Amino acid sequence: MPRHDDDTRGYLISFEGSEGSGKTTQVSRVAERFENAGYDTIVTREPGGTEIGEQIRHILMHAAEGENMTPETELLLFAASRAQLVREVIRPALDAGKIILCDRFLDSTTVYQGVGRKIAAEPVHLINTFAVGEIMPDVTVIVDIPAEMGMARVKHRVNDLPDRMERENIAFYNKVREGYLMLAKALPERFVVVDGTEPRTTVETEIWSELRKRVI
Ligand code: T5A
Repeated sequence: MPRHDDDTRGYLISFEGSEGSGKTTQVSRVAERFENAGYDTIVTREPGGTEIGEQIRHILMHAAEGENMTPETELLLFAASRAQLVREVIRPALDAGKIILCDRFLDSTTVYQGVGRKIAAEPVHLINTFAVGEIMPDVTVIVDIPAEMGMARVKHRVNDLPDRMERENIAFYNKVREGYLMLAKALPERFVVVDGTEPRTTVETEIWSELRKRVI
């Protein structure tokens, strides 16, 4: 993908992958790389990233009331968090020429609610499009690992109970992984797939080398 033409506008780079793939680790390492290279960089996440979004995240992932949530409600809540994040944080930062690293974005909805929860592609696409408006990631990095390995990493986290989204069976996360790889195949100009089974520093080097080609 070429760098975009407007050199006053920033870049939105999203990171995707299934549970425990190492996205959050890589977001913070890549942010440091951009900052060291002199770029004004912000890190945000989904669901969350705004006060409203963090409240929505609590309902989606931790609140007891979330236990009976329907897939449709789940889809709309993820979209509501994103609609707020785009308008409150991402769009102003892009207008200010910043690099925005987002830990998950709309592809999570396509894959988790669409492929995982089996909501039809058309409403998922419509709601995603409504939530983001004209804002799409310039680059999306998929950190790809087998679902079993990701879940094992998450399980080994100390003092951390699984949240509502981490309690699915392995078949669900396998579908999530396949969904991401299908997206990457369909849209190779936006997606970069890196092997998340490699050591952290190898993954970081690979991502940085791709982002240098596509962004800076
Ligand atoms: N969701 C989200 C939807 O269903 N629809 C949506 O639209 C959106 C936006 C979000 C949940 O919501 C769902 C998806 C999720 O289920 P979250 O807390 O943001 O939940 O969870 P995750 O994004 O899955 O984050 P995790 O923290 O679980 O995983 P990460 O960020 O991929 O992994 P990370 O970096 O925290 O690493 C996990 C562990 O592995 C180690 C780390 O040190 C850490 O201990 N690690 C490595 N170990 C070995 N080798 C490497 N290369 C490693 N990289 C990291």
